Amino acid sequence: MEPVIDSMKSGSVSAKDSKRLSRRGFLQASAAVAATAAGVPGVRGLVSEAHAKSAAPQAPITSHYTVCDMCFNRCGMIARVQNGRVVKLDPNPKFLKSRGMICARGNAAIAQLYDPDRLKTPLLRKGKRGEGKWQQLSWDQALDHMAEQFTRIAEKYTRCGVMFSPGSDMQSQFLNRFAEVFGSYNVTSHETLCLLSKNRAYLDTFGETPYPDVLYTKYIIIAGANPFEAIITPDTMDLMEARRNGCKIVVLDPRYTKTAALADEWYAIRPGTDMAFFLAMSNVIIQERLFDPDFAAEMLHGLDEYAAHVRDYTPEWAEGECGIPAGDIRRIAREIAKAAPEAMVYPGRRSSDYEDSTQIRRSMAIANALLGNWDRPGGILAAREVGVRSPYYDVPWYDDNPDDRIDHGMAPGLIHHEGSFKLMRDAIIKEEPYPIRGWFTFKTNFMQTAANRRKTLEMLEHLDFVVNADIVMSDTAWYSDLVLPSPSFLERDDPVGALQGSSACACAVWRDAVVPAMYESRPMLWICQELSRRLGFGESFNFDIEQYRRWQLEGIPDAYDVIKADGVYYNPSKVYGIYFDTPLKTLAKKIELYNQRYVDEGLDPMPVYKAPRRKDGTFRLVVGRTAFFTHSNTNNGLLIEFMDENVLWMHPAAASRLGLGDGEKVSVASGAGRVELSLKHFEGIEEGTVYMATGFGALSPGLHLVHGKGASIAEVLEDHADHISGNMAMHETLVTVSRRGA
Ligand SMILES: Nc1nc2c(c(=O)[nH]1)N[C@H]1C(S)=C(S)[C@@H](COP(=O)(O)OP(=O)(O)OC[C@H]3O[C@@H](n4cnc5c(=O)[nH]c(N)nc54)[C@H](O)[C@@H]3O)O[C@H]1N2
Ligand SMILES: Nc1nc2c(c(=O)[nH]1)N[C@H]1C(S)=C(S)[C@@H](COP(=O)(O)OP(=O)(O)OC[C@H]3O[C@@H](n4cnc5c(=O)[nH]c(N)nc54)[C@H](O)[C@@H]3O)O[C@H]1N2
Ligand code: SF4
Ligand SMILES: [Mo]
Repeated sequence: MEPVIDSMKSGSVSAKDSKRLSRRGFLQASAAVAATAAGVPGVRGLVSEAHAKSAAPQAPITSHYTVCDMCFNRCGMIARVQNGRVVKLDPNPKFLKSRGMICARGNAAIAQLYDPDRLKTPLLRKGKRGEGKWQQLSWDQALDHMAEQFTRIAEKYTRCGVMFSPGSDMQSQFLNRFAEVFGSYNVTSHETLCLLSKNRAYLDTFGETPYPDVLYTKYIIIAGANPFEAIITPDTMDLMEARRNGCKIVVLDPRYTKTAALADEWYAIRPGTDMAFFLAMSNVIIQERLFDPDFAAEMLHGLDEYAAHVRDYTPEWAEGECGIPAGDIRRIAREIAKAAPEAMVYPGRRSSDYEDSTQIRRSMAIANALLGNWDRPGGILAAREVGVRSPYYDVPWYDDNPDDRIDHGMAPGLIHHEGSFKLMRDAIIKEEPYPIRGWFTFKTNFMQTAANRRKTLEMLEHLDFVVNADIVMSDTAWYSDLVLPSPSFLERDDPVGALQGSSACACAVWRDAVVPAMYESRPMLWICQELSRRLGFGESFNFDIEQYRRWQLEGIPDAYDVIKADGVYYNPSKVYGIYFDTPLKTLAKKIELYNQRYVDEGLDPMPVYKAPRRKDGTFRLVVGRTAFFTHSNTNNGLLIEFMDENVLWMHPAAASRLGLGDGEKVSVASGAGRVELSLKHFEGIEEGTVYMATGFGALSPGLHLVHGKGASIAEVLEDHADHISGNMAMHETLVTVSRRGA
């Protein structure tokens, strides 16, 4: 635990220290410390009571670079440590990706670190699953038990009989490596609940998953995303900056979100109808020849076919589907085409929404293609290589393994290394094409984040051994057989992570422990080392984190010292025009409006509109996040003060038709389950839609702040999948809402 920034006295910086600090450009950092010492009220509110007690005013404060892990964005941080405790987290001003910001959740990492609900030792289930009877184990006992169970399953059901679910973490690459060397192809992560349909759509249009250059855009349509609340760095801060610079923001969302509140125009689109809007917008751009003909001739494949395809998708037709007036669709199409190429349809991120999500997102991607914004300032940028390598390792061949993943061939556009959790869960329940009996999950909480919680419980009945590594007793941990305590990000040394981003902020970072790991918590690398040794392939993990980082950075040797000094390394590679002299990675080597591979797979080569299902007397339930929490991580002493239970949003007109009052307890029922929670009348929601936040109604009594608070949306969400990518489709549930007990 080496402090990377020299220690200093709180409130005063000595001459010697200030010289060192300014040499390293840390004047802003020291100012922030002084502000803490002076007790700025906003800051004081975020410092825990425990810290306030332990922080002697004159004790030295050391400062350490780190990278936030309260969500996947990984914003640059400087952790202030006093008396061996983390007392404050500040943004790293040199960290371009996060533009010198950390959000409320990032600040609340202190409450995560010192959460009294932290797991402290390995725990072995004694009673029935979910009964909560646990026996403390030593790590040796826990690892021996895991090795025994994995060997037993491998011998009886092959090595593919164990499924692995690494969460979003810099150490997940070790669990991926472990799974591969152990010999299982059955790996699936949170990504199949998140962005795979969007990725699929852009891969099948541009040959890349792109980064939006929000900072320099002049006109942006945001549909199915909420970046002022669902924070994505740098997009969120860049959108604010672009707005200040006069960028026009148009939001399509059935909910009046924080993004809608700051937009120039908001349309409460009928859920599931975005494709109608984008086909009609494309119709106007093509019919009125508002696209750049040179760009089209050089870059677009299938423009004539697309022109014919969208001819009948007029704004007047679209109005009937999506509820947005034809005049507005036509005007928006003209305005955005005029602003192009510094204009975009925001690609968004989470697209685990509809069964047709890949095609919906393709209609958006194609709209971008017509704006000619690919690889240009203010447009949609290709990913840049940061230069971080994946160290090589040998992967053994096991003759008795099945030919492929359990979900192989179940969706035409599966992303092979991720598959589809939804389809795997179905296959495990059916025990077809082969059985899976073990599950190793790390830093994911599928019990709360995968639609249809009952099905996840049903899947568990088919598994003999479930091991979960988490920092708290999540719902998934609560139903596991063995629970392993993990260190939080402030307590561990992590390998190098390559972070992509637009506007010159693609970078490489690592994490050093800021404080020693608490309790018996152990990082994933250590677990993989110990377990692989017991399973006879210890040589695959015969390295330490330093060695591993050096391997990762072999291609960019300067990066090592730069990360040590600044906490971040930027690769000075090209931001724009990466493809000016290079063909695209698609079949046609151009942007594919028409996709021949789709034809070969029996899919529509161009997005064909299919109206979403409707049923009288039901509402469409949609999901979406709040600024306060990351997914199911609601059990945080600081953040819970913002929101301590979830409620069901419903338009007052719809509620009055049902005779349901504001604040009344209601029952929400679907084909998956039923939950009860309070109703909130809210005019900012489309009349046929209802919404509730994620991460409440926790089953685990180990989460003291949220156990039994509000209701779990995972209980009522039916599990549907995107037909092409297999991504979970979480907006396909129609629910009835009634007075509780009625
Ligand atoms: N209803 C609903 N479902 C959703 C979504 C939604 O908005 N609504 N969003 C979807 C999306 S976009 C995504 S990406 C997925 C996310 O799905 P998950 O990855 O399952 O989401 P989290 O709830 O963040 O679960 C993270 C788990 O890791 C634990 N954890 C946190 N830090 C650490 C650590 O340092 N070490 C270890 N070992 N564990 C740690 C937390 O306690 C928590 O149990 O959910 C998807 N599912
Ligand atoms: N605070 C916070 N920030 C986060 C996260 C977090 O948990 N908390 N998670 C991170 C992760 S993993 C991700 S993937 C990103 C997700 O970032 P986003 O994808 O921007 O987040 P969502 O909240 O899922 O936004 C989806 C929006 O689509 C709306 N919507 C629902 N149905 C439709 C429809 O048919 N059409 C249209 N046009 N809109 C619709 C919903 O009301 C919601 O506002 O956020 C990241 N940032
Ligand atoms: S957006 Fe917030 S929670 Fe996510 S990494 Fe950045 S500071 Fe942390
Ligand atoms: Mo996500």
